[in-house]
This record gives sequence, C-alpha cells and structure tokens, in this order.
Amino acid sequence: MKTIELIQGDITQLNVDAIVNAANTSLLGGGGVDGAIHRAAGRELLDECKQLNGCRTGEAKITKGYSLPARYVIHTVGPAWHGGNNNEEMLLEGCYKNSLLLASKHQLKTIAFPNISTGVYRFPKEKAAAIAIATVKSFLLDHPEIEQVVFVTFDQENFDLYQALL
Ligand code: AR6
Repeated sequence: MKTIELIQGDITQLNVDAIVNAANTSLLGGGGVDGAIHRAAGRELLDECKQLNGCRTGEAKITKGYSLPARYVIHTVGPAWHGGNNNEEMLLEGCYKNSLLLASKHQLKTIAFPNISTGVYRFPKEKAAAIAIATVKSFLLDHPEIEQVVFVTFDQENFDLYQALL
C-alpha cells in the first residue's frame, strides 16, 4: 500500500478522515486554504472554532468537518517566515508532528496536508517541502496506525518540488 501520496488540487474536495488547515492563531478564518476550508465546511465550523480559544504557532487543534467530505479538520498554525532565525523550521516541523499526533489520538487513518506556511506566510517552498516530507516519513516509521498521508499541492512550483523530493 502507498502510505504517502502526492496530488495537486483543492484540499477541500478530499474524502479523507482529516484535512489539515493552515490557520492563524485566532482560528477564526482567513484567506488562502483557510478561507477555502471555512467556505466549504460552512458556518458551523467557525462556531466550533470560536470555542477553541485559538492555537499557538506549531501546535494543532481538531474540529469536525461539517459540510466537507473530510470528517475532521485539524487546524495548525504555521510560522510566518522572518528570515529563518526565529525558530521557523522547528515550528513548521511541529505543525506536521502535532497534526499527526492528533490524528493518531483520534484513531484517524487518512490525513491530507496543504503546504503549510508557503502562501501568505512566505516560508521558502523548497525548505518547507523538505521539512514536511522528512517529518511525515519519520512519524510514519513509529506510527503504523496512520495508513495514508496525502500531500496536496495547489501551485505548480510546490507540486514539482514535492514530486522531486518524494
Ligand atoms: N487547497 C490546497 N492548497 C491550497 C488551497 C486549497 N484550496 N488554497 C491555497 N492553497 P496559505 P499560510 C495553498 O496562504 O502560508 C491565511 O489567511 C497555497 O497555494 O493558505 O500558512 C491564514 O488564516 C499555499 O501553497 O497559508 C493565515 O493567516 C498553501 O496552501 C495565513 O493565511 C498555504 O498558503 C497562513 O498562511
């Protein structure tokens, strides 16, 4: 079975146990993939997010998926890139690790990630892809309960980077 998969497209369309949202610390929505997820999930997602008291950078929180095909949304907050000396790489690694830990804790087997921090937050795409892939691969070695991880790229540059690295 193929544990890690790469697809290009809109993460809100995926029928997996959980899609990951590249959110901000308020968890109250925004642009990019966050906006797309909130639009597709519907108002109830925002209502549940309002109960969560936000989320720290590098950490993750879970909600239901509401009108999405995915059963759950794991909201994580990527670091904004400020030159690389502000713990950005460790924080991005934390996003992937903490999202996977939450999936495992909730007995979820299939999870899809967007390219966290590589849009509005301007994390260099090549570095971000290398961190995402290394973190997921190392997690899967110790966590066979996670059956499938899908990397969902939206732009061609990320797709090409992931294809080369995987
Ligand atoms: N499906 C999959 N990937 C997408 C989609 C989609 N529908 N839409 C965009 N992407 P960004 P960030 C890709 O900016 O950099 C928000 O306002 C996009 O091409 O969504 O972590 C939040 O509220 C890019 O590769 O997230 C925060 O304030 C990737 O998703 C802030 O932006 C991430 O881009 C977070 O910034």
